[in-house]
Amino acid sequence: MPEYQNIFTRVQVRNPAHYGPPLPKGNWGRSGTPSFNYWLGVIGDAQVGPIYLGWVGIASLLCGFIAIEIIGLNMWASVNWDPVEFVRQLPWLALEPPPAKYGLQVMPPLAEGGWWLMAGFFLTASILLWWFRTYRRARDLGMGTHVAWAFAAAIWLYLVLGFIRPLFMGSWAEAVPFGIFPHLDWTAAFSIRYGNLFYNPFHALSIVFLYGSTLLFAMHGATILAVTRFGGAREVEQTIDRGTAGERAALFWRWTMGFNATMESIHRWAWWFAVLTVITGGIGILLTGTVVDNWYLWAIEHDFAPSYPPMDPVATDPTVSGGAAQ
Ligand code: 07D
Ligand code: 07D
Repeated sequence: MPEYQNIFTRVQVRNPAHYGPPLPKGNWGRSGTPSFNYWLGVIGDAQVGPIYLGWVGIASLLCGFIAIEIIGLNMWASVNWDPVEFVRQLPWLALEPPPAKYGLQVMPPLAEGGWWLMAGFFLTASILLWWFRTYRRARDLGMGTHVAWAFAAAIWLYLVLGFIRPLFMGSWAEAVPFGIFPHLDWTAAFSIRYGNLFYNPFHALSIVFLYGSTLLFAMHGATILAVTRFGGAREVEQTIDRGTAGERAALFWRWTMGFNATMESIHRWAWWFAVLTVITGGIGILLTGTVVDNWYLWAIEHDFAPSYPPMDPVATDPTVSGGAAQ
């Protein structure tokens, strides 16, 4: 159990509850009477609430609820409203987008993708409203809006997958279905359909940043834990003094690899790696099928995949020949 507490690192705190600074004019009050929980105190701050709801928060929760309701009821209907089968088969159930024949039609029959469009609309509204909430809460606390912009990067990939790319391709059928394994099947099928996503350089970049994020997270988390005995987690004074836990942490890396990030820059490294995972990912997906039809053939053309001598009979790629599948 940690041996120190300050206003930033509060552990098993009990009364009096902290309500936070006064909110700017025009804000709602905060809702809920604060309570304390031992187990939350083990992993963080023991105080729960009050929470700021506001109309954006309420609208987001409402839209999210409607989306989950549409998805859940469609899945339940697909097993003839049998509650046992619903629970048993849940990971495999799906709500699919409209078939290709409907193109970008806004109101296809409900059972043929109409419900998918509606669920997608409400899920997107919910996510965008939640984004607005992260932006507004940060502003009203006088903070920077870094969290909101990082979240916006993830929303970019989400929108490319389910909205922007299907628009470019002229069909909702290109979008991702709702469902736990069905969305994995979509991911695998997408890679095969477009000639193996491994040969998409933006997929590779996205992986670099994803793996890089875990590495940076491990390095930073481990470093700070390693100097908590010197007060490393009490960040404020660490940034200005010599001989502190913060300086040891930096020196550790300078001594082991010749270079150290600073207390500030390490957080920029982490932010950029996380954000670039989804930014490069979104670019890679948007290019797929719109600019590049087959990443493997594209890689052969650009000299980073081997080409094999043609075998008999020669199989033609339908995406290249513009065959029946087009
Ligand atoms: C730990 C924060 C908490 C969030 C959690 C997710 C839902 C969905 C909905 C039953 C790290 C909450 C999940 C609300 C329930 C219904 C209808 C975040 C943490 C715990 N995926 N994906 C998962 C989403 C895409 C891929 C799991 C969402 C792309 C692979 C979960 C989206 C592609 C694997 C999930 C999305 C793709 C997963 C765990 C949106 C390419 C897995 C997620 C909105 C990027 C893993 C069975 C997690 C798994 C997994 C949700 C998009 C690939 C269900 C909401 C289309 C290869 N995805 N995913 O922990 O176990 O994230 O799947 O874009 O192996 Mg996915
Ligand atoms: C999905 C951003 C949107 C999420 C939002 C969250 C809610 C829930 C609930 C709070 C994840 C909304 C949240 C609604 C709220 C609660 C409880 C981020 C999302 C807004 N791949 N692959 C990636 C690897 C292969 C494929 C990225 C590795 C195969 C496709 C990543 C391997 C095939 C796509 C990555 C591998 C394939 C990707 C995702 C190895 C399948 C994408 C980054 C080792 C056979 C996506 C450019 C991310 C992408 C993507 C990793 C293999 C297909 C780096 C390590 C070859 C179709 N893959 N992949 O952060 O961007 O996602 O590609 O084999 O679309 Mg891949």
